[in-house]
Amino acid sequence: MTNNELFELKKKIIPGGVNSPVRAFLSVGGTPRIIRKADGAYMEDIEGNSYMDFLSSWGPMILGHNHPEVSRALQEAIGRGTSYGAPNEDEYHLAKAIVDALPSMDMVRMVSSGTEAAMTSIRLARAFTGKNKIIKIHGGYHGHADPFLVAGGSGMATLGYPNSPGVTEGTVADTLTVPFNDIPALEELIRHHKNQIAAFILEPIPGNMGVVIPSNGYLSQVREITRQEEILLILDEVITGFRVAYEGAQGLFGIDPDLTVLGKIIGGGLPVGAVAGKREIMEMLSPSGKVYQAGTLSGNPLAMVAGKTVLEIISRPDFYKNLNQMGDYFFGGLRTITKDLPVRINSIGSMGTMFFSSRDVQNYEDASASDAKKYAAFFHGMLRKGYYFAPSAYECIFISAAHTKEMLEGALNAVEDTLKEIR
Ligand code: KE4
Repeated sequence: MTNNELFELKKKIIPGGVNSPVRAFLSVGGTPRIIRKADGAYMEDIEGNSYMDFLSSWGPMILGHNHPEVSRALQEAIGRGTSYGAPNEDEYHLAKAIVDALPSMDMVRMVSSGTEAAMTSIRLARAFTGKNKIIKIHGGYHGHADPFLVAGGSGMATLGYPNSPGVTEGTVADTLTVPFNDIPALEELIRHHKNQIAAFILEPIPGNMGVVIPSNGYLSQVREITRQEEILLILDEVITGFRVAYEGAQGLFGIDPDLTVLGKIIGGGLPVGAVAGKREIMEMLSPSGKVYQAGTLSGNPLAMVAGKTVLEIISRPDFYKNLNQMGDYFFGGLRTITKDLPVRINSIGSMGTMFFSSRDVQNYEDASASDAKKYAAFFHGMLRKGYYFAPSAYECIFISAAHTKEMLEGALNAVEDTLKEIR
């Protein structure tokens, strides 16, 4: 059966043929590739076509695919069963690695997705502060829980509708949005809703409008304002956690959030999310406190082993130095290739985005003005040459530890050829 034949069958019993919308290639067109296996820096589809992977499963695969130490640890763990529904030892080891990595964290609760972690973080913030409203960034994405689908980023932005059917007016009323990198707008919003705001949740380095870099001092001003106004600061580090540094973006920028949302890398490719933060807030979570939250597969033994093993590997000396060197090489190469073109490259370490735009991209409005059609042509031009980028103009390019300089050199040559083809 060909890729397209199987995809047609999938569409009959799985909405859109996918289990997550952005995989459906809707914004770039064409038929998604059905991947059968992945190893190192490569993925292979069911027709045997191989692709160098710049998607990294949307972030988790910082070591590349099928890392031998991770696979060995998982194979050993499978022999001890896959789920107990009871406390296990590895959830302690992963929790310990996380709280030791980030000084802002006293405690952590594991869940099975970034969405669950983000929605738990605002429930906690509302319980702790006794206030109802939350602020999110226009174009920020924190998963698909109702309160966040009011000016979606990521998949929402890609699919182009401003919010989702099924989100109630009540939810919309309690969620306020503000542009990224805009302190006056934040101050105005807080003035307007004085003493009603429980939390401000934001990606410290947005990845869901494409990568946008916080302007100088923005994050520390956000921290200062939220502290003064007794608004909890929640950093959504589902992408940036353990990606931009072992200490996350909060470590890189010296920010002390009240809560942090984690996911992706901490699961090593298995389903894991986590909410972490100050003891006085976290202990409000059931059963130590009254804020209910639960999950059948939270802290799943296999996911804990995968996450623990990945964190051990990336905590080794020079891991980020080497990874970021490759990131600098690749994104630097992109800048050189595109210097005379209407293209902007935003990047930090091993994550970045290539915007087809003649203006700098510093927020969602800038990002959404970029040429998504041109991006779609670029995406397919690269796919045909065996390079798999995000099937959306509003996502990240990820470099993994499996990418070598030779691989990236080849990819840069392919970019140069593709840009000539689509000019
Ligand atoms: P999940 O529920 O998809 O595990 O995590 C939601 C989430 C929360 N916060 C941030 C900053 C995120 O980026 C995400 C999920 N990211 C998207 C793409 N950037 C996942 C891809 C998808 O939706 O299939």
